Amino acid sequence: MKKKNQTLGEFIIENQESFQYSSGELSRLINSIRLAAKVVNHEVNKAGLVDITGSAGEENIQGEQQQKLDVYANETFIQTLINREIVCGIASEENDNYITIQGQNEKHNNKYVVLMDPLDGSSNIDVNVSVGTIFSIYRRVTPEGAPVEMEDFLQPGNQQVAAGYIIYGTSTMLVYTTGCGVNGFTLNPAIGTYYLSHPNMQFPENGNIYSINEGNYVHFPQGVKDYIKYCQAEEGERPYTSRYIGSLVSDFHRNMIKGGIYMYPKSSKANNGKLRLLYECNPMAFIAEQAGGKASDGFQRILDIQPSELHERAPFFCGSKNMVEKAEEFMQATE
Ligand code: AHM
Ligand code: MG
Repeated sequence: MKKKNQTLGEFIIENQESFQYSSGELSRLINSIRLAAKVVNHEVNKAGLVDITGSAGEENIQGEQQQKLDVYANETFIQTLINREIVCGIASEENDNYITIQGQNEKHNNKYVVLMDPLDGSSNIDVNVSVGTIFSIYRRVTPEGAPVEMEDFLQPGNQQVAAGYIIYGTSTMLVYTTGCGVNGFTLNPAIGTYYLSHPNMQFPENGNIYSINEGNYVHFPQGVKDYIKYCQAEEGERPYTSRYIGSLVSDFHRNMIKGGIYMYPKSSKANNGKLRLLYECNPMAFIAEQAGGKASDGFQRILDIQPSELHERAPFFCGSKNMVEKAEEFMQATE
């Protein structure tokens, strides 16, 4: 039952026991993410003041270089995790290679790796549209006591122990799962506390929103073109509504609440679409499934794809279960 005014901190402590490896490390890790997200939120909220404080690359009034927000977010998340010595490695959209973290007494004895997109949709910042952070957490597969290796990061999404996103929107929210459902917390910026505002989030089984960059229509595979025509057809509950912010976290978040499908398919311009499997598709797919939704590349479950590269891309169809299954039907009918 939803407790009144439950904070994220209280929720983490209360639910720690239900987590299968409850050593407290994962709780401390989520706590670090919650802290870094507050710092990034504060900076993102000031983005509109660039004319006053100076834009990226310029010097501010104190003679310091202004950083781009995605670089700032990347450094903030990495530094917060390093300072707390709770992960053994981090991979980020902003870094070509993964980062190894030695942990306490340089013993490499932390269990978890984090993969993240520190500020997704950052091209939206200039126009005051919501952006997000996406994160994915795994246990390392190589033995503790030695530096992490690439295989610790190249795990299929079905091995995730936790995943989540932060949406820097009209309100800032942190939404995450540890495999026992999805819960959403809203930040009260005045006091810096997140409250449980969206307990046990569920994707409606059906929806009437489709989200895709239709500007790429001519480049889409026939199955996607056919599915778009299906969404637009005058029949039953259709035509569906088209909504596309161009900010994955925001499009996903809206669709999870209202019912809908997000699609970034392959195209004749990009063979695997645009989104990155490890820190965009997998965490969102884990959250979607935990909320009763579905995530597919059009042919197979996203979470079952065996990755082979840190920054690889995958076509992505994610959202209300029945809508994703319908899109898969169209994809599979034409290939
Ligand atoms: P980014 O990681 O470079 O910010 O790109 C990811 C973003 C997603 O948030 C969004 O859904 C997609 O790119 C939009 O792409 P497009 O402009 O091609 O529709
Ligand atoms: Mg991104």
